[in-house]
Amino acid sequence: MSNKIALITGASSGIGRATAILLSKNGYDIVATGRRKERLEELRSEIITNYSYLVFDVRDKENVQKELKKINSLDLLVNNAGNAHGRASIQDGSLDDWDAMIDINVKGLLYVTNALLPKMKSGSHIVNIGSVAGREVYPNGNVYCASKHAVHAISEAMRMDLLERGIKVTNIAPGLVETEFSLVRFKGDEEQAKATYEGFDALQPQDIAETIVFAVTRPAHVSIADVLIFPTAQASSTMVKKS
Ligand code: NDP
Ligand code: 8X3
Repeated sequence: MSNKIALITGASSGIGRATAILLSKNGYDIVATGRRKERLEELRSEIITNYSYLVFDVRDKENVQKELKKINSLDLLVNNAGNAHGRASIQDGSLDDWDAMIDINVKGLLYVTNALLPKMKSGSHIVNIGSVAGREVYPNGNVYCASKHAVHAISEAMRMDLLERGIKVTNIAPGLVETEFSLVRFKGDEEQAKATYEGFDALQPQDIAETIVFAVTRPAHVSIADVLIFPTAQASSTMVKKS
């Protein structure tokens, strides 16, 4: 019997990369996607099952369709690509940052899902990576929080619309995970990025990968709908116990 096939967006870094590696260890063939080709090429050495990658920007509607035409069938889609861009008040926010977050985190997820759903049969699974920022809003988080609230709403809507087709939908909402997320958010400012994870044990990409693997390896009659996962030192977006 051939392996199940998983496509993971944003597999060039952080949560997506760890998820691709762990899914491979659990017997999935892997299709990794992202913009940084060299990172996706480097990932090949970590994958023990069949591996391929597709390089595209999830914002580019036509290219998303064109690249994903190369996929014949799919058992698992992990919609993970996304980032925060900037952390500013609504009055000081940048229009370009707002475009990036809505276009990548929300519209990109929709473009990828739209292109792949025709290739997914009953018994397949979609995992959307939301965030605690999709459950609550925090100061200066405005548009990032809005984009993740949208992911949460889209996950709920997908679960309803895909019920007929027997496709499971899981929304995973992590708190603080130590990845390149803060480096992107703070536009390459390493000091600021590092400070985000200082003084407590942040979640690691592996923790989220394990949660995803748990969700997708349940028996056919079990659907893990929604998971909120924090580091033990975190109780909400604004409450983190630091030493
Ligand atoms: P990283 O910055 O480490 O990874 C982000 C990934 O998204 C990269 O692989 C990047 O690939 C990809 N990506 C970003 N923009 C685009 C784009 N325009 N087109 C295609 N791919 C893109 O961050 P994380 O691993 O932390 O983030 C993964 C997901 O987890 C995101 O949706 C994030 O919002 C969510 N999340 C993160 C949390 C955290 O604290 N880290 C907490 C809660 C949720 P490339 O640059 O090669 O295109
Ligand atoms: C990422 C976690 O708290 O920076 O979604 O929004 S947070």
